[in-house]
Amino acid sequence: MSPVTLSTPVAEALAANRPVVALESTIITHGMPWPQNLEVARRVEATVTEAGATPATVAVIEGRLCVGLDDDQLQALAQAKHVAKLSRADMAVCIAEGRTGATTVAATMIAAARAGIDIFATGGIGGVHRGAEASFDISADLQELSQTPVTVVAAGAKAILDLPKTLEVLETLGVPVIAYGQDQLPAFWSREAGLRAPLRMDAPAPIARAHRARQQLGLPGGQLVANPIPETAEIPRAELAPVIAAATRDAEKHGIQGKALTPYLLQRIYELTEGRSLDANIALVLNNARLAAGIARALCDLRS
Ligand code: PSU
Ligand code: MN
Repeated sequence: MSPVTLSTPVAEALAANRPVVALESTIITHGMPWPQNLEVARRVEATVTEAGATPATVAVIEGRLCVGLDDDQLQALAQAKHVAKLSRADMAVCIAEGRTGATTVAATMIAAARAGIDIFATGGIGGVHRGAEASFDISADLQELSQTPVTVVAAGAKAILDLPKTLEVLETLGVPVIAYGQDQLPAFWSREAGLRAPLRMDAPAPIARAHRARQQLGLPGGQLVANPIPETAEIPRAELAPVIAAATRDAEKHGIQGKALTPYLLQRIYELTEGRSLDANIALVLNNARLAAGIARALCDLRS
């Protein structure tokens, strides 16, 4: 029996070649505080629907890899405590033990690919952490982008990471990093990272064609579409830099590392910006959901 369970709306949409957008769940359990996390999860789904696609939030629930959650499941996940944060390494163990876990970008890509979903929207991907030359902390999200054929729409990599190193690793792994509508790489809460993106595209249709061209060439990985946060919601880089530095120092002081590091830094930045980082995070996720739905529609048009 396949461990992947499609919800009825997702199964119907896929069977009819209608557009579907995968959504991750770690952002719900580890990326945002209750109750905003539930509100955002619902708004992201509504945004995908309004933009003409079917949302498929992914999570492991009592040992089943669920692609598409109903509102009860979304609520339960948003309120659950001590939910596992699942990546490629630990998803199968969570399934085997019948437990519940939230999927990161890497794990959501795997689920999407198995379900036949090509497009996935999130906030920010994991990347190379600052100090990785000592800690070796490089997110499994980067490897996943090089081997699983899903186009991921994110607002760039989080500014808590080492962005130049993240770009270098993505280049080595052969992952196309496509800035949407601008030359600069966006940096999550800020529109510009101070780095030029390797590639730029300005509309959903060519992104869908590039996705298909990779498949036709037999290239295994996906694409990263880096969509800048809307201007009205951004926190400029200069303003955020000291906050990130302070949060990083706090993490070091308390010995936070591994899986706990990203959630800790997000929470600390939320406190230090008095909630502004969360408002920005919400705006960029909704913006990514909208673009992902457009790319999913364009991909369906190519197939019909
Ligand atoms: N973006 C957010 N909040 C998050 C994450 C991304 O705004 O919580 C999650 C994603 O699930 C991403 C993960 O895959 O953080 C990366 O974690 P790590 O650095 O441990 O690989
Ligand atoms: Mn890590």
